[in-house]
Amino acid sequence: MRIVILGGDGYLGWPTALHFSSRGDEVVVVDNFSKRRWELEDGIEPLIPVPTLHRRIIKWKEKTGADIQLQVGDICNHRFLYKVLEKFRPDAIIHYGEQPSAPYSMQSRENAVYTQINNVSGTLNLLFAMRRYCPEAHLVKLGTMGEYGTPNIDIEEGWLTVTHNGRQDTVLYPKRPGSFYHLSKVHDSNNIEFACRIWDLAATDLNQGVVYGLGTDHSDIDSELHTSFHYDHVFGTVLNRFLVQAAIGMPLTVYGQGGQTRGFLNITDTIQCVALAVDKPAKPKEFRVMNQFTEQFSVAMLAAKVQAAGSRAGLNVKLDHIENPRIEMESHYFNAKHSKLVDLGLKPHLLTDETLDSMLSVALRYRDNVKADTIMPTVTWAQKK
Ligand code: NAD
Ligand code: USQ
Repeated sequence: MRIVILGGDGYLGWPTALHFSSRGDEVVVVDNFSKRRWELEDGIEPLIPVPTLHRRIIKWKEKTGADIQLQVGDICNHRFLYKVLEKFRPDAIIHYGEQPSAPYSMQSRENAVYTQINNVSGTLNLLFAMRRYCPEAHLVKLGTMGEYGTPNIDIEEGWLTVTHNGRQDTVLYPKRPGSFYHLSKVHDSNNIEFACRIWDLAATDLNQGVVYGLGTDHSDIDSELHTSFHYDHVFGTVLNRFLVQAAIGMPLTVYGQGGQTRGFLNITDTIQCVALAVDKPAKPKEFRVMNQFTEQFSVAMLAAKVQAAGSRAGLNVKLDHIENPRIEMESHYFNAKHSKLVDLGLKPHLLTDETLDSMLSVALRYRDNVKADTIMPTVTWAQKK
């Protein structure tokens, strides 16, 4: 297959490119390196230095003989994106190329506007480019479980059948997200559903939970093939942060009560889910939504697991209930369906003690790299007094 991966320099995009390249697909990665600029803005760095994308592609070729093609550019520039799709005419497009952080989007008016323009207009450009150059391609778009928020009813996979005043219809599941970033994904979902409806495009929206993990079998084969792993307060996700905090002897930063419950998955399963979606595509006109996570945990449950992993490694891990910088429910109902990917063949890698121990051992190996001053949250959701 010919596969274009938008956001191929990122935490998830890079190991995805390696996966498809390793199985013989023709892979084109697209990135404008904006993530590297956002890191510079906030003075943050990944735990393990990440070589340039050019360097990683050369290293991959040296190791495996496989080519990955690179197109450097901004998908918000529609002319650039049109050229890419016109040249490659892909069978599938995997779209990771967005600003992915809730705190980044809540930092300022500029960051909120930037996040929504970058994410929403990049995706709109993509829909128009697909319509023009590859209307038969399958779009696999990374959405987020955070689009739904934490409603007091079960979360379905994208659609909800409603009976109202004696009549019934199936509608997009109501959304109540918790940041301007998560909202950008809701806007994307609505735009993609509309494009499928009017232009007969085929799309899969993967509403992904919080990802953890330092890499995959492919990114681990050489120190120059690492993916970008963050533990800072802007781009680090909660479990990745807790493991690094444990490794440097810092109390775990549980926001508020820690009852916040989310869906989680191993980075290996991100790749597995995306590959299943690519191999078993949506049909023309179909807007297929799948909830992409394997297990749900509260923040307090994760903190307890990391404490236990710490004691197995001889560490005395403490935790701190710090004031929650976000506005979110800390104790709530959460029951999200996630069977569609299992039905397609997903074999989950669950959060076992062994997985935690191996992640902690890598964090310990690199603990001297940790910039402790980038860990405490400084971005708050509340209105400034
Ligand atoms: P990331 O920031 O590491 O990767 C995104 C990549 O997209 C970056 O390399 C960035 O430079 C690139 N990019 C952004 N805007 C671009 C543009 N306009 N043109 C070209 N390239 C652009 O993020 P990630 O953690 O790998 O997440 C990938 C996707 O998955 C995002 O859409 C994110 O919202 C989604 N997601 C991530 C998680 C998670 O826990 N990491 C969970 C759910 C959903
Ligand atoms: N949290 C803590 N302590 C921390 C960091 C986070 O208690 O040190 C809490 C947060 O308050 C939140 C939960 O942990 O309740 C998850 O936070 P997170 O930063 O791990 O995840 P989030 O901001 O939701 O965003 C991440 C990715 C985003 C993706 C989303 C999936 O950055 O790209 O869309 O996970 S989901 O959460 O399912 O929407």
